Amino acid sequence: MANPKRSDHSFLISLIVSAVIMVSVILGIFCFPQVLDLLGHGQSSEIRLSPAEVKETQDGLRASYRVKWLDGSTRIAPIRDQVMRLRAEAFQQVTADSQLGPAYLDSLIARSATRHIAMPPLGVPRADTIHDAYLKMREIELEIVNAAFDIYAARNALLSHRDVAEAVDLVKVVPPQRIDPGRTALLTDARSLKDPAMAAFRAAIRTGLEEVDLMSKHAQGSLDRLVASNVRRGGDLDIEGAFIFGSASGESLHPDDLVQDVANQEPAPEGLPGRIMQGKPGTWMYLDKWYVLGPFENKRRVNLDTSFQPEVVINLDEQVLGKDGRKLNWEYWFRRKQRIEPLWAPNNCIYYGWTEVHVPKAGKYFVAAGSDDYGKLWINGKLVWKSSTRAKPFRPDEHVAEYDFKEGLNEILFRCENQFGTMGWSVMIAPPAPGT
Ligand SMILES: [Ca+2]
Repeated sequence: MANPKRSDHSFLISLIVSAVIMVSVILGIFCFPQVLDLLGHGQSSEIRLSPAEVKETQDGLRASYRVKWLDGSTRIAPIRDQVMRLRAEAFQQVTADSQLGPAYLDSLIARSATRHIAMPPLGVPRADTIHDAYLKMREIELEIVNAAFDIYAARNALLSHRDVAEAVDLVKVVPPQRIDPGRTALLTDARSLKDPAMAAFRAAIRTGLEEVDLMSKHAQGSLDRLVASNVRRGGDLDIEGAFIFGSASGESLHPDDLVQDVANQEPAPEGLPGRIMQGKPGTWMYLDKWYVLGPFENKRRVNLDTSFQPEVVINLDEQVLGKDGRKLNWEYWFRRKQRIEPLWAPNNCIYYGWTEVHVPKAGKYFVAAGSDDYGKLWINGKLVWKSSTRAKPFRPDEHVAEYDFKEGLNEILFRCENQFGTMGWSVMIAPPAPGT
């Protein structure tokens, strides 16, 4: 006959052991995300959990990361508040400016608001689930981005006393692109460690961790740039006029070369140079005029996905801090070759190139892009391509796809990393196939 007292004792011990294992797994995963790999990978055959235990593990992780992500919001909220103070200060300066004044500020605020990025819909109640905690952080990030937009617009106005439309429209916003970890993936209970829902859950936690970390860095970076650029250089550079229509000396468009090449019907092997799309289908045009900003720091490739200033706001008149504390200004580059190569390409650095291409009518156009090494391409503010992150040689047709363009000018932003050795990127555009 079993000894009831002994049985109780064993039960208690096994309960304590289970609890200790569960807490260790959760703490282990919380402190060392790589432990997540144990869930759902080969080694996991060692771990056998009942569906209830799987749920318990997931719930533990959800609770831990919800707190961690809410902590992220708590950390960046003061940054948001500082950005808001800078915004109030810039607005105050516009109001006090004898040539601008309160009515000007009202229209500037109204026009700026039309360019703001929409907030993501938050769950109800707010920040109740782990996914809401992620969205809460994202919401604060976007408040910072939108406030930064207002500040740059106000500073444009103060600097150049342009009309409201110009002051606002000169600010180009490319919002930081985030990958939402996904409410479904985060909130679905897996039945076992082998359940695909567990793999999706794991991936979602990882994505959320990465994005929350990037949002923290981005918030601080935005504030630093706003503070650093607070003392503006004087002068009123007519960026828009110089850029779209070429410099006064007629250097930037080279229409003769374009006409001659088209007339020959023999485009150079690397395509025709230009920024105005007017070729025949199948004729590639490489973008030959760029504004370039860099190099930014990427030691040990830690900034591989850090959003530097051009991913938030393109302000060609702004000076920012780059690698080794250098003061960087956008430089206008005209290159008679397909590949845009910085003359100074140190190891572990990042450059940005920004330009506009003119197309005669809206529709799909072919785009070919290549980079040495890691490249990212935005068209009209939308991230459309990321290359592989391995170090690789330049190939102009590394990526070829069709993208929508609007009639007239379209913005192109390229980000290129150099891991070591040479670097460079190219963007080529070809008209759509006939009949499309
Ligand atoms: Ca390289």
